[in-house]
Amino acid sequence: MTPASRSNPACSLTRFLIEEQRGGHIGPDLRLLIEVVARACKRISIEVGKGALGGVLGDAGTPGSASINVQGEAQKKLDVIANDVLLEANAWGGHLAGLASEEMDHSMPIPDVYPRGNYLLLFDPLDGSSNIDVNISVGTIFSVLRCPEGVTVPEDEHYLQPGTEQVAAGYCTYGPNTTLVLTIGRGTHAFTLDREIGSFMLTTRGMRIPEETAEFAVNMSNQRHWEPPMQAYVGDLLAGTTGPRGKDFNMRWVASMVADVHRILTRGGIFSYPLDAKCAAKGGKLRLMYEANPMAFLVEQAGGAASTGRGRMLEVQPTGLHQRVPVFLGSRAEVAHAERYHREHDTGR
Ligand code: P6P
Repeated sequence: MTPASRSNPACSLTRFLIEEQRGGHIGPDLRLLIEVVARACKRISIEVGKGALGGVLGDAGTPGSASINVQGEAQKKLDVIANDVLLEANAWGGHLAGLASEEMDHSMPIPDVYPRGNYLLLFDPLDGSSNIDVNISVGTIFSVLRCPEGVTVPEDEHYLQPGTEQVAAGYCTYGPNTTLVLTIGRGTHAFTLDREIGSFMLTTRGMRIPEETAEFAVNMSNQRHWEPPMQAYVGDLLAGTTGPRGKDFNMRWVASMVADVHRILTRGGIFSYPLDAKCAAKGGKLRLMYEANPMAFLVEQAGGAASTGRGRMLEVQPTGLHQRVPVFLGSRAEVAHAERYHREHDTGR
């Protein structure tokens, strides 16, 4: 990775995208789409940054009647605000045919009062929002697909494309700084928001995940609910030098996927949200279309790997807009270890 420095002045996201377009790697509509999403993320960053001063903390809805989303989760006020910001920003630009959100039951075609483009945008407007009230990093995750040829009014079924079909993906993490991490299929790059000039500036061109790691991220409180392969895998991580892995491991769990994945893109590691007895009936905890697939694209473009534990994440054929999957992603050699445990300890699933 080549961090920006005095001798290598950072370029803005706009310049980066114009140079990618000049090189024939993206078209003007995809460049505009990414710029619009980045501008929406700046707006969300401002709202998140207000905290208690902005009157935006806590649950949406009214006292005694929480607002529940399609996931069956209580919405935070900022979930709704972030969703509205992304909807408004993307409605009029003419670059999208439609969009889908974690916070909306169904996808939404661009209103016919505006021109429609050739892309589909999927997003989790504010992932990890349960952390907002305790001032822990949260983020926006997005994925871009092509609208199928000949489809002018896209419906849910048109979004059900495997992750290999993504043309761009990214997230914006709202933490000590606001950083947009993006791939258009030519590496994974980080852009940090310079609040004085209001621009995202390229701060790392070509993020690379180390092949090996000694750090894992999982919610250990679910251990008794895991399948045998996961029990065996994590058991050997915890055994450290006294077990078959022969080295000690550290653990981190932020419970904000964007924060955990950003750490892994920055210094390596493996992130896992496996099947467990609580979420197995739904197929997992995390959502395929706007969490696992965009993160998998970013991670693979940074030299890492992303898996369901039993196969490559990006090759999963979606069956539903809000489909959930088990997730293992990060340092390539460690993801391979997790997959090996699933092969060797599978109970004939
Ligand atoms: P748990 C946040 O709600 C989220 O969707 C991801 O960002 C995060 O990795 C996971 O769920 C945390 O789940 O069960 O540890 O609260």
